[in-house]
Amino acid sequence: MFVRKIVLGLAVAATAFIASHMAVTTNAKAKRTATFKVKIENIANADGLTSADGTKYPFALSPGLFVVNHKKQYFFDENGKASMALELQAEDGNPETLSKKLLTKVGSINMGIFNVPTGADKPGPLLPGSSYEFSFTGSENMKLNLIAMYGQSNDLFYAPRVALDLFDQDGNPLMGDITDKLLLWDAGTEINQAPGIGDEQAPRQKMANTGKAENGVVKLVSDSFTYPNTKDVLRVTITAAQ
Ligand SMILES: [Ca+2]
Ligand SMILES: [Ca+2]
Repeated sequence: MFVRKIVLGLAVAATAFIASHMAVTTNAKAKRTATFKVKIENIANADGLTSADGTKYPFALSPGLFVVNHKKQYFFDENGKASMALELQAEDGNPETLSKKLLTKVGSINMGIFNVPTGADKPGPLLPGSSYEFSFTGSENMKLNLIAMYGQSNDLFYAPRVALDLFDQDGNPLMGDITDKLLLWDAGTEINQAPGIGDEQAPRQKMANTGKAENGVVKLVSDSFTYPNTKDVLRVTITAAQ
């Protein structure tokens, strides 16, 4: 009888231990987090893209910004007017104002500017063969958004239509090639010229914020010019470590 009591006691203790352990596991699952690394590679041909007049220009991506948050879109409203902060990012590849604008909403730990190509010692555009990299910690129900300008355009930028879920419904972290999530948008703030040759595009324009006002809205680029398929010039990959 005494032995039986001990066995029963052990069984109860074991059950309690398993139950508490399961509770911890369930709890941990609900708050799953991971450290993510994003790599943005310019894989465009080093010979350049062919402009409307037949000359070549290098495909380049400007410095940009990423945010990790719950909101589907912090940078713009599709079919809405661009903010001044978006205009500076889209026209001159400058994410500083957009970063400052979002800082109080998002918090510095959940956002960052990417502007130094890997291996470089100072900020600069992303030219063929180079990459930007950044990392952050994200948890379930959070989303990643990023934005950068299409170099040598008037006001075009890459961004997803909506921020990307960092975990799927089964709790698996976002991993792999996410290039196809990036779309090419027109900020609607400056009239488009042929990419690579327009005199109101960097590096030809005399100063930043130069160009004819468009008074339009943010929408996917749709003009008479030719742009490369995104997957032919950019590769964006994400990895997660839990
Ligand atoms: Ca435009
Ligand atoms: Ca301009």
